[in-house]
Amino acid sequence: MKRVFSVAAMAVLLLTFAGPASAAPIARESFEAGFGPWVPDTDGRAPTSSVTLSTDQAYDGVRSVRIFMDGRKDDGTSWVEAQFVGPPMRQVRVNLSFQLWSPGSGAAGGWLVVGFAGTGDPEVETDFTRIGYTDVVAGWRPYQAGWTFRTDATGRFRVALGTSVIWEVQKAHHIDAVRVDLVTV
Ligand SMILES: [Ca+2]
Ligand SMILES: [Ca+2]
Repeated sequence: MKRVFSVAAMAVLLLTFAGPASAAPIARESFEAGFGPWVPDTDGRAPTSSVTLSTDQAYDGVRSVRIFMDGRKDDGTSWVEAQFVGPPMRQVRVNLSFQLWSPGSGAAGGWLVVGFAGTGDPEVETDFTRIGYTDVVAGWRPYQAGWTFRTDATGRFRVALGTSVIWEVQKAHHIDAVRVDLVTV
């Protein structure tokens, strides 16, 4: 799957905003050709962290995004974020869904799965919503969350998803099959 952003797609998307309540998928990313609109970011609290493209695991195709952190200092949040343009000065709902791969199962070793959607730029752990835990199962598991907020005059907003350290271990998770839907309300 390729990201759907193009000038033509944007024109169609903007037209759909004219109606009353409408839903439109604004991003579908499998990371097969790169990060697409997504950009790695971290709060820098883990001694070592990386957010990279990887062929170690994949839910769709052969690639995913690998998020690694050394959690032995009991701190650190890392993620990918993307900026989108919606209708200005409107109440919108952003629905996010994705697959996340965990190395093991059981409560020990589980970290937080975190997400964000809004007009700001997520930079620290407290900017994020806790949307679940890693390592509920070994392997891939779906996660989803939604946010309702009002856009500003530019219509720009960001969406982000990642992990946050709880247990003091070093490990990597993978994300793939990310989908973002925008609902104007
Ligand atoms: Ca993929
Ligand atoms: Ca950021």
